[in-house]
Amino acid sequence: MIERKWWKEGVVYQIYPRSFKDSTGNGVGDIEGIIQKLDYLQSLGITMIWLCPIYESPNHDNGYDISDYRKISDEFGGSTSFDRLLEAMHQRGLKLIMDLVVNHSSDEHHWFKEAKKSKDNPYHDYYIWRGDNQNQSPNNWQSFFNGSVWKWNDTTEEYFLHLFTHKQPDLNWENPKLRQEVYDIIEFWLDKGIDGLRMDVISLISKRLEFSDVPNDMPFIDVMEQVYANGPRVHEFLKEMNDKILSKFDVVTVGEGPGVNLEHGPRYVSATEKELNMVFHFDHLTIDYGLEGKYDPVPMCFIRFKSIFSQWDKALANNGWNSIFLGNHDFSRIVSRFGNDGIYRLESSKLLVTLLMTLRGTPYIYQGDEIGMTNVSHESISDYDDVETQNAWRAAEDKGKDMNKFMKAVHWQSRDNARTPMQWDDTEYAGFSSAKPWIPLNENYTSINVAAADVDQNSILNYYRRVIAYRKANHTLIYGYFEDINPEHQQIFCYRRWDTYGEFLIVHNFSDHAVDWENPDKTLTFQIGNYDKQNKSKLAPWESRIFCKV
Ligand code: ISL
Repeated sequence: MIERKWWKEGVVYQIYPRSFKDSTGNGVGDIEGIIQKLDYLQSLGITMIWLCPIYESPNHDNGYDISDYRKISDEFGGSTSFDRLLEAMHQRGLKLIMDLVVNHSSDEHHWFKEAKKSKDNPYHDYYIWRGDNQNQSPNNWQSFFNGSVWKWNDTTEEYFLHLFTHKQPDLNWENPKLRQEVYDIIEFWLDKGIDGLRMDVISLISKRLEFSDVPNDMPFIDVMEQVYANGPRVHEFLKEMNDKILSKFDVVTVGEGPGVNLEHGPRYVSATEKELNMVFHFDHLTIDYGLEGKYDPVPMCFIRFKSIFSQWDKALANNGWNSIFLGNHDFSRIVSRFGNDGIYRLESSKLLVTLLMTLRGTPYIYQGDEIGMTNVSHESISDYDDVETQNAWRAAEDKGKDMNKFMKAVHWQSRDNARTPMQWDDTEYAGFSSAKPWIPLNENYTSINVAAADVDQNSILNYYRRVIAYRKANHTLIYGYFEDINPEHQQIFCYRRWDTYGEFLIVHNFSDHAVDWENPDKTLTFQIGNYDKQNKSKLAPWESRIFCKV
């Protein structure tokens, strides 16, 4: 029997604050902007908001490089705005999940400024240092964002480790003092009354201290899984964190888990292990990565896509809980990636939310997906802001790659696809700001925007509202068992959800063509779908239907 919890029964909406709503007219989204949109968010039926980092940061990686963990950045409105947001959310019964980025800090954090001064500085051991020869890196590890993970520090004549950019030195979790600092930071925010934490790359905090070379031909996905993630002490550290601090509050935790696979996943989230409540695994989001990684994309295998959901459901069925998501601020737009953002943008966006709301696990919606926002295709690399995209581009140039082909990969995979400003209306700058936004808008804002969707009964937005409400009202869709009843089908994803309260059948046609299909169980009646009329023996392109025994 699965234990009931508020965070299992809710729906999360993820906000990338920089791109959500600018209230000051400087082209950058801010907290007051979020407050202005709380009525809108509430109208969606979501119950929790996950905010990407809003702390003080030099923004080399848009807030994932924190220079003061206790300070809300002035650019976003500072602590006054934050307190107002938290209060306004709680008044509405909405829960707030904050990002916690403690695998690394910014190199502009005072810990690092001290640490690099000398080997006997009290903060030196807050970071990870190796090697003494400037001409020879300690090993051949490559950063998530290209180039070596090691950067030389002149003053102490050694290298420090950075799995992301050199502006994001990795913290040394082996040091109990550092761990206590992290728990104190968590306590600071939980005492303020926030309701949960999304922990950035938490699977990476325990390093394999031998720092052995990785085989040159090892795909990055395998390096992530076998070398960077799931290190020897990760579960010990998370148990300690839980014991010392998390267990004292009724909060939700979700750990971002690059490299967390089916084998390791259950340990992170098992209710008996007492570490985290959920993880984000990336099995379905790296499904199109080729041998050379994300910018070497290969066609997706639909059978595998389905099996990933089934396998994860099975792995966590008796102990633990899943997070259900198809995209976030690091990946392409879900309709462009998993649907059809051309003639079936409406239908396939609706299909994808039907999928999100009918799988077992807590569903996460990323800002803009509720109006079917799409990828962008800028012609020039200079229109891309993201450090990962920029570094990947430079590395490809250095390797003499075909840059036209690489640009296509950027259009498909760049993280900026998800970071273009939220499209509120069709006025200049899409109602996001009164000034030129920090990152170029997607030009389709004149037709794809909240104002237009709100008044159109057939819109993606109004369908989101219906299907979110339906999910929340049906216990079986939250907690019920899951079974894929046709795993080998090349176009259709069809599964049952059931428990003592009821039974559901959900079917989706993941293709641009009509497909023969009949409801196999006439005791189940049609409830909700993304087409006005249903054909008894066919599913239309990107059609979704929910059936239920009443
Ligand atoms: O973005 C990715 C693929 O291009 C991922 O590999 C991503 O870097 C990884 O999932 C970790 O992401 C998180 O930590 C990063 C930050 O840049 C991301 O925005 C964040 O979600 C470093 O803090």
